[in-house]
Amino acid sequence: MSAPNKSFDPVEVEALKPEEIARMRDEALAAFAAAGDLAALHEAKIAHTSDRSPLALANREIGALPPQAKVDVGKRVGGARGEVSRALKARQAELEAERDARVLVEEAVDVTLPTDRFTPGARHPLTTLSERIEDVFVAMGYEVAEGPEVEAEWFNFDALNFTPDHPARAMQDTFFVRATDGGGAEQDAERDAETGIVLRTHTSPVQVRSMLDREPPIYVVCPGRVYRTDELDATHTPVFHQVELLAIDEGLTMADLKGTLDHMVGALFGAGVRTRLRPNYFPFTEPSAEMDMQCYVCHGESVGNPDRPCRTCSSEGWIELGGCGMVNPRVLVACGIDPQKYSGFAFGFGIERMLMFRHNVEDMRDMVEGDVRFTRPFGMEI
Ligand code: FA5
Repeated sequence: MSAPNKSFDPVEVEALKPEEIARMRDEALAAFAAAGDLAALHEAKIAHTSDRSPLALANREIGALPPQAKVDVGKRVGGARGEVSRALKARQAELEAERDARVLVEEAVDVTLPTDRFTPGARHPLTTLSERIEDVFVAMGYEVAEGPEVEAEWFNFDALNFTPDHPARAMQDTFFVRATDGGGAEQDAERDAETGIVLRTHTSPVQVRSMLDREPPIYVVCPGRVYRTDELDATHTPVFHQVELLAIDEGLTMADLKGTLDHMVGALFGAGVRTRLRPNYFPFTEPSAEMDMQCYVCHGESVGNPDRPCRTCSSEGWIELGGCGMVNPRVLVACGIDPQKYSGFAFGFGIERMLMFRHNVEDMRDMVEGDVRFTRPFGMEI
């Protein structure tokens, strides 16, 4: 910096000439205007406003001027530096606004775009099959009825004509929640106290509840979860699903039962699939039958035909579907229905077994393990 000098004339100092100061200012303003981004502006800021910039150096020369010249030149240099500083601030704000707008566009997330990253949940194939079966009967005028899974032994066995020594009542078949003679003071219902509590072993107790709750004619379809002390293996599970059918009306016969079964099988497996009844025994139906349907894949053509084996029916031509029969008059009486006036038929079958032969599932354990690789091929019905 020059030393103070009373005779110093600013006109003689090149850096303090008015046109020189205006040039420095204009160069700074032009550099700011030309900066296309914040990095370029930073460079221009260092060049035109730092301690080594032309205007800062000119400012230093002011101290050596005589007092009057100091005021004039100081105003001029100060004014130029003020303009430069305001222009820098304005350009900085402009470039920051541009950057923010660009970032908003570049980094925007379109939440409406389709994505396959999260697959939606879907109903289990057992649920959809059960509902499809219910639909067939609802379309015929049946009502869906449900009952408790923790059931009084009276509903599960006694009312259905199971004698006290029937093998199905044994501990090795039935999960007892409270055994018959294990009651105590806290037993809440008289009937429960007499009979004990079980996890229902079939959906047939819903027949009894439906008959006690309604006046004939009664047409109900009863889906639900049931429990047996079976080991989990390829064809058994201790917790499985059944669908039960009950019709009570005047003049119902086995022909009505057969016609209803034929309709159900046609609706689920295709028109023309036949059914057959084989004699069987259930305490709550008389007569009772085991119901088979013709194999819907080979239509019986694989029987005795090694060239055309069928894995759906194991080349037997028929698939066992479930138990059925005319409701035993003893059951009607237990439920307060006059067997002289009314008759009825019932039918019950397992959903897991039906899913197995309907979709060629070889192992029932796949249905309970919750692996989406099993359920995904059934589609994403929700
Ligand atoms: C019954 O449970 C009778 N209540 C059916 C019935 C209803 C007959 C109305 C007459 C009138 P059953 O014990 O056979 O019948 O069982 C019916 C079906 O449940 C079987 O055909 C089978 O498909 C299925 N099932 C039985 N045990 C298991 C098990 N451990 N795992 C999976 N499915 C089973």
